[in-house]
Amino acid sequence: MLIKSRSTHDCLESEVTDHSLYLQRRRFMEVSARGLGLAAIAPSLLLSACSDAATDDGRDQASSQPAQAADELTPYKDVTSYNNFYEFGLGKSDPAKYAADFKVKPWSVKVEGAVEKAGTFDLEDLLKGVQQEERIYRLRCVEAWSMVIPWYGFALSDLINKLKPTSAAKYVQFETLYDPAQMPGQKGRALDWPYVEGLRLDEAMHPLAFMATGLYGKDLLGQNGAPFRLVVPWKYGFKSIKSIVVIRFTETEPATSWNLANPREYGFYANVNPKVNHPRWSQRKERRIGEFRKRPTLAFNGYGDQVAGLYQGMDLKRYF
Ligand SMILES: Nc1nc2c(c(=O)[nH]1)N[C@H]1C(S)=C(S)[C@@H](COP(=O)(O)O)O[C@H]1N2
Ligand SMILES: [Mo]
Repeated sequence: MLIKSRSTHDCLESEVTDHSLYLQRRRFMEVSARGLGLAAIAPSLLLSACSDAATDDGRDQASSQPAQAADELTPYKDVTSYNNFYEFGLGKSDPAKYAADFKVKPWSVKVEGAVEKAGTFDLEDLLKGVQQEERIYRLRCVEAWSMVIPWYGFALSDLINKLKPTSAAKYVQFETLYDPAQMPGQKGRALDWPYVEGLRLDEAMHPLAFMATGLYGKDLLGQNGAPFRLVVPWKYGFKSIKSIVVIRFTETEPATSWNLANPREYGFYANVNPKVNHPRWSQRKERRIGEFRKRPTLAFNGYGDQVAGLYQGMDLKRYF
């Protein structure tokens, strides 16, 4: 049985979690498990805090599903204090520190390129009529750490359908806010600002591709990409661009920040792939934030049964 038994450390973590937040976590896990058809996950694992019953319900989960499917949520504190958001600095604790007063209202979004509904929209108008829901996704950083986060938001495809790309659109590119007065990291040249990312349109339309507006039942904090950010759970974390102000539909593969910065190390696709090492380190394992031991990294971050079809016939070592 591969399910780890809870350590004292885990119990302490849930005990120190603010009670209402903890109840929210439970609710999220229930709702999200139902919404995503994750009935296969042992309810005891999703719902229990520290009870011994959680560790053994007599069934062998490992044989029927990836070991990671039963993972616990990464604590809210870690999700909001250990971040990559270079606009706010290069250190993991910089975003929480420097984004504390980040202004996200009003927030306007430009829609441009090969799309019928081109224009500049207030975010609230842009999202009118778009159904929001909770989803638990793993996010796997290219730096070989990962988190499990209960996101709140909407299917990217719902927004794209509303915007009506023309038949010429083959890709979609996103751009982060450029505002060095608010984003001190943009005074440095770590990356070419603004941060840009992109997806092939069929990837963007895949039902797993998500736009988050919140996590753990609260609006996104600045450090997590408020007021809205992409979440592409089968790709390395850098694809999940934060604090988006431009959505651009293009005919050709758009530029992406990390590929521009270092094309040898970061490709356009960036699908999580334990078989393709980063030139400077292995991608075969990862450390779940809050845990000590490393876990094996799964192809497409464990979402392969749903997304592998997008890449049929492609050499994933070449298109990394
Ligand atoms: N605009 C912008 N988006 C970004 C980044 C960034 O530096 N700037 N970092 C990326 C990386 S490398 C990761 S791993 C995730 C981290 O998201 P989180 O801090 O909310 O967990 O955000 C991604 N989105
Ligand atoms: Mo990352």
